[in-house]
Amino acid sequence: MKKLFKEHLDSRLLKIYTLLESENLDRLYIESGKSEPYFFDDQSPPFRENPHFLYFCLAQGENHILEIALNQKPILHLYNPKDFWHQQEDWQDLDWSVLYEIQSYDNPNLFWKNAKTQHSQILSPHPQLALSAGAQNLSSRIMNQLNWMRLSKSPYEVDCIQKANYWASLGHLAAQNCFFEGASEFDIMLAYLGASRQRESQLPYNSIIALDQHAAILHYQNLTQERNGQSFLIDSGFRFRGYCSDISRTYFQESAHPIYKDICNSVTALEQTLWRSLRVGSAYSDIQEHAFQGITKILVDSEVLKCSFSEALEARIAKYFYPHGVGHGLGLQVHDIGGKQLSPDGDLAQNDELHPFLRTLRRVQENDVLTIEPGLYFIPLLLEELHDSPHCRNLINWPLVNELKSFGGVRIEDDILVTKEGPVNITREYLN
Ligand SMILES: [Mn+2]
Repeated sequence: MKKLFKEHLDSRLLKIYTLLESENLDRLYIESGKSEPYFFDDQSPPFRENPHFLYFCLAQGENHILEIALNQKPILHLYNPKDFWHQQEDWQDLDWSVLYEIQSYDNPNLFWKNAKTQHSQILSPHPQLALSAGAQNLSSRIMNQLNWMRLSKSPYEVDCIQKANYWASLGHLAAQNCFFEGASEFDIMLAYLGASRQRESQLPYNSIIALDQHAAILHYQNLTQERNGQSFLIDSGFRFRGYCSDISRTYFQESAHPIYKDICNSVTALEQTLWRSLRVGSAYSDIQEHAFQGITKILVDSEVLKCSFSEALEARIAKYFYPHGVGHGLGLQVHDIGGKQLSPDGDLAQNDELHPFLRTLRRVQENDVLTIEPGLYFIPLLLEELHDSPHCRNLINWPLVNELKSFGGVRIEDDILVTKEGPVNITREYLN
């Protein structure tokens, strides 16, 4: 791990030095950031470091500053306030600290007063102090280059995402067992956190733990105490050194509706076909269209639709049952940066007219980590729209839709590394 991180850091620093030289800059400062308290309160939401800081540095916490300058070892200015309310880290013990010159400080005002800011740029969520001290705000050119750098994952980053998948898989297995024992959403959530050894504030995103019709709410955020669900959709991850996993599974009791069970199995099979088709150079919008057509076929085969495949595709009717993207980049952010960026210089892709909500519009590159997540849902709001559409209304088997509504929906999601040799399913190394 230490060796992998060193290689990651060294290769990324080389790129930064080239960038600094090309912009006639001496140094780049990257701050970890700080949390803002709630309105009229002295309590703050859980802190999350600036992802660009975590890209170069493993120190956790607020107000740390990484200084990357030409011709010198990077300096890590660790914020070490005189504070007896919180535990302070003993940085000397950390095995990665040899990669930097470590200096500790306790006063940001004083730090910036004495900092070398000539020919310097700052990348920070709160750059005001640095700007008043004479640093320049990060140029969009460097920002675009940094975002581009983050798309293709180093072996260190892949290792972190693998570990994030391993820990999440322990939670998923516990959650699955709880569901089959009839547990409530609330108890499934606690079992997930316990088995994956994390507190809720460490999750990469709010876990979706949805029984029955709640599975139709794409970002369902509540946890009820009701037990004995017939269907269970879980979308939940883990962060390892800042790197996220993002995994969804759907389970059903044997007593569930046979057609719902068929739909679940078919979406699982579709997901397997989709991730296996990923190649360096694939266009994300093509994968989206494959997913869309796959969902259309499932709707026709299960007789939710009363028309032929070609009629259903012509009417684009699957958008009422599958209203989200087939996936996104994954890394230090669960919806990783740069999905619409076409080049290191920052040219942006036009929105896809057929799939306007698609988050990733570029082509797949070597060492991209992406999610693949087809879904099929019975969403009351969209079913109403469908019912109001004179063209589509008659194509729907409404009695069947009404029977299936109480099972909510299905989503299956894995995290995929794309190599020159083909796709590698990171999630399924740990979870079926
Ligand atoms: Mn996802």
